[in-house]
Amino acid sequence: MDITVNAHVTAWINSVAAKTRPEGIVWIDGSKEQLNELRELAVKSGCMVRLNEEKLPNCFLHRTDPDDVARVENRTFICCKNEEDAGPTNHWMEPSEMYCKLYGLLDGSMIERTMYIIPYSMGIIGSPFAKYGIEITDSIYVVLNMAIMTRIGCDVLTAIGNNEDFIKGIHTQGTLDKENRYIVQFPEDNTIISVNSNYGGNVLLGKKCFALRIASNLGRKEEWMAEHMLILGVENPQGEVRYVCGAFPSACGKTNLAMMIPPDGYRLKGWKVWCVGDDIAWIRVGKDGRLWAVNPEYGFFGVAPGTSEKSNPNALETTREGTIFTNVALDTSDNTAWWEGMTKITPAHAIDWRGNEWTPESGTKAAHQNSRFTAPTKNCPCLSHKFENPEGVPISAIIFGGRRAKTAPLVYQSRDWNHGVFVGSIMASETTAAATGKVGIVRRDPMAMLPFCGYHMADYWQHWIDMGRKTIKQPKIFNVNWFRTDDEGHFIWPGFGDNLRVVEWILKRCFDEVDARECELGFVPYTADINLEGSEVDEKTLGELLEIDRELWKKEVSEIREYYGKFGDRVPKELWASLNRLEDSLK
Ligand code: GTP
Ligand code: SPV
Ligand code: MN
Repeated sequence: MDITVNAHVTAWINSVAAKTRPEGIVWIDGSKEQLNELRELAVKSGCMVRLNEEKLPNCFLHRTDPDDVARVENRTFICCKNEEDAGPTNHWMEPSEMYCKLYGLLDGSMIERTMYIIPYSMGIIGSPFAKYGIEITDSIYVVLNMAIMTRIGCDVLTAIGNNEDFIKGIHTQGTLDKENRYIVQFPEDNTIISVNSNYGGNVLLGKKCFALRIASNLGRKEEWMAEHMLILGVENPQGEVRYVCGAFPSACGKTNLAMMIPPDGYRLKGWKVWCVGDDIAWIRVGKDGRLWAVNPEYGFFGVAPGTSEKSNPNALETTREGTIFTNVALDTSDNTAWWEGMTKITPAHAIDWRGNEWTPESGTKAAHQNSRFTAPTKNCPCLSHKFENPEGVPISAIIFGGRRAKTAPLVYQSRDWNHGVFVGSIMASETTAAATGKVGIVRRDPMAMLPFCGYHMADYWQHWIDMGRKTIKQPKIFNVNWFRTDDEGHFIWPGFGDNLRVVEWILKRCFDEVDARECELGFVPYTADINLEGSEVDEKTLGELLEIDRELWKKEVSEIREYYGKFGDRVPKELWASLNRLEDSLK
């Protein structure tokens, strides 16, 4: 049954159905009844396990194929006409060649399967900033996750009307053959095709594929920015709420910062933290000339391991209802979800993420390191009242950050917007389990967008510089590093809620409320200006955290020079100027 008269939509769906040959077609209308039926079907078919209905109402566990547990960057492509436009950081293939390959894989891929059609919106349906997509998939898991992560259903079709202005997404689990797994963006056709995976960022096409890779292209054309950023509101005891965006690479602390609990001393004084978003920000110049950010998502796809009552009670609370857990362990004593770092006491017996019997003696991890929860934003105890504001929130600060054991200090501020773009462009971080490949290798990850920028990285830097020119009161740009380690490899900074101590300084800098010391990198705090009261850190340690190792930075500069060289003459001259200045200051 068709539920739209949009001829563009029906023609496209018919052509995909003709190729994939599903047994039936089901439109996702967004109704509770339909989603409930699909949940039942998912449980019956073994795709999901229903968890303890009292402790975790409407929550489910899903286990993926053990070879399909993370994003696959080496199989992710940007297919635009000219290879140069994809740039040296993206995999590329000529579009017609790629279509040919993918159509081959799609051929008959849905035989004996149901084809689901999910109309979804990134952003508030009907708001001027919303963008619409339709994802065709043969996975109930995708349907049920998209129903949490995005706004879905008939209202989206109404908003699309008779336009062709929607992002086409085709997903098939195929055979899950990892040698033939492809996550492909065609930015010139507003099309995404994903085959042979059934895991998170590879298949929930609204997220990284659309809201970052395709949207970064749209933003460049339409003068806005699609960023891999959390959005956080910080309320001070005077009741003023100031907003920051933070770009950290995957599994480097966005969700945790977005939901942090202020340290006791702060809470007692009246500090509050409001979460607007934990992963993606769409940023525009507002009527007042400032930058305003919205979170286009409707749910959180968060890292499970390490999430505990102590580290992130807000996230834990968010997962207590209507949540899908992927690749966590099943605590068989009460049929609940469990993962390493969740509780002090380890369950005596569990079913691990592969579906095998597990005990603490097994010597393996019960939950996969990149196991995740998909939870509705509305469950979040600290969700911002501005979450549903169509205009979003005005941004005072932008924070870049990554995992660096040594080089990057706890925090520093850029000299101005263009220098801030430089700071973002030279970001580097240790790789994590969020993507397949080696973990712990330092790599450049500009603006945390390395796997997500849908066009030439240097053109993207230029876009940042151009956006700064279009903005009247630019946010101040900072870099943070919560992950500096001592010689034994222990984190020196306590992190989590204590990060508010740094964010307080950052926001004060944005409103000219605190002085700073100029250094080679920009500005760093005077140690006395970071409130350490009630923390386990003393001023001497803070001093060390803020130290800049000139020898390491000299090496860094020569690496950056080599890195920029990869992008040829597309690197904005403003960035070269910042690099030269940094080099001179280290002489
Ligand atoms: P994605 O969802 O992949 O984009 O990850 P994310 O950036 O949202 O990271 P998340 O907040 O889920 O944190 C990832 C890991 O980093 C978890 O294991 C956290 O426990 C850990 N982590 C987060 N914040 C901090 C921090 O301030 N200090 C330390 N030491 N670890 C942190
Ligand atoms: C990330 O890797 O940045 C994630 C998880 O948020 S995924 O959606 O799989 O990309
Ligand atoms: Mn996250």
